[in-house]
Amino acid sequence: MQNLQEDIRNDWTREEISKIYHSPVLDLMYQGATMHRKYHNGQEVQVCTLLSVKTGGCPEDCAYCPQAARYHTDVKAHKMLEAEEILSKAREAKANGSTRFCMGAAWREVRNGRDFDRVVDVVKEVTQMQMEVCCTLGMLTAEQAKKLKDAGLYAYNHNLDTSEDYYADIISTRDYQDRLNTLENVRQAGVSVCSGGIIGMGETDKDRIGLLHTLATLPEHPESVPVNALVPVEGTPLEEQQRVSVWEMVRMIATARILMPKAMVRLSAGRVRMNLEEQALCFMAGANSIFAGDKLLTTPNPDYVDDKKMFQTLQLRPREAFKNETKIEAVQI
Ligand code: SAM
Ligand code: DTB
Ligand code: SF4
Repeated sequence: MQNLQEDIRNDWTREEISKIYHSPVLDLMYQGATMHRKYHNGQEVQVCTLLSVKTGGCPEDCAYCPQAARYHTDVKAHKMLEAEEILSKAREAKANGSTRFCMGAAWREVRNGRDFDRVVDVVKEVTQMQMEVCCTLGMLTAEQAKKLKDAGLYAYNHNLDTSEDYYADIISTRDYQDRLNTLENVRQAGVSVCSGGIIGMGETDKDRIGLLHTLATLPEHPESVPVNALVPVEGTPLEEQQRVSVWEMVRMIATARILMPKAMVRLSAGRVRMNLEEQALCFMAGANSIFAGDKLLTTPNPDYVDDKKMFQTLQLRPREAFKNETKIEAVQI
């Protein structure tokens, strides 16, 4: 077996990543599966739940997003949910086996004030429920990150979404460096970093490799890397995009797993259009987390019953909360 330290690198070159990404797909999947089993238990998948606590009306122009105010989608904007509504959803998520609860807001950035104070209060309460609490609220200052950390926030999601080169084709209202600055603020506050991207937005393989390169060469790898397949939503500029093939998801997931072995790699948006066999290939390639519940933020997701059946068929089990994500387990297979 390789020296474990050699697997964890922050000096990957684009050429090395390209070589891995373009390997024959079954070999790539095998490598991903092998790395997965070296750092994680191959039978465990973390179950997370998302809740949109503030939906729609967002001033940004992210071309994929149904919550951008400027596009005409079926999403109904609503103001921030009451704390009690959020807490009851968190309890329901826990009862359904989720160990991570992620609250999303359609904000460009966090503004100090009543709504943010409510998020902070809710973070405190959900942390008490022994769930990993995650937020995705847009850009964050160092002070706001610290405030969330003090409230018990476990992780913060902020996706780079695509390569730096392709970014401007997808979003014009902020730039890549803004995203990187927020990730740095999150890291400095001692909050676990969740950052990944979306495939199927018209990007090239080079863009996918560029995204993985940026993530894998951060001073510390994100602890969590969501891989989303675009959910094309009517009314958004990307409404006509073709569905990505499962092999593209497998390539992204396996490459992420090989580059960032300790990370939780999350098979995120897009599962609703994947059958059980396709999802199984993604788990084999190295994915070890899903979002459960019949809604992501605003779009459909498989329901708990279907996922329960999938876990039974694939003999997977939900991973416990707060499992030290960097600890190397003696894995029994
Ligand atoms: N407004 C905050 C932000 O942009 O960081 C937080 C919420 S935003 C909806 C969270 C992430 O959801 C985005 O970064 C993007 O990766 C993902 N997302 C949004 N719409 C999507 C879609 N139609 N398909 C796949 N992923 C999507
Ligand atoms: C992530 O990478 N994917 C999740 C979570 N992080 C916040 C969000 C997916 C959203 C899909 C579109 C929607 O439901 O609105
Ligand atoms: Fe707003 Fe986030 Fe959607 Fe972009 S992805 S439009 S920032 S909610």
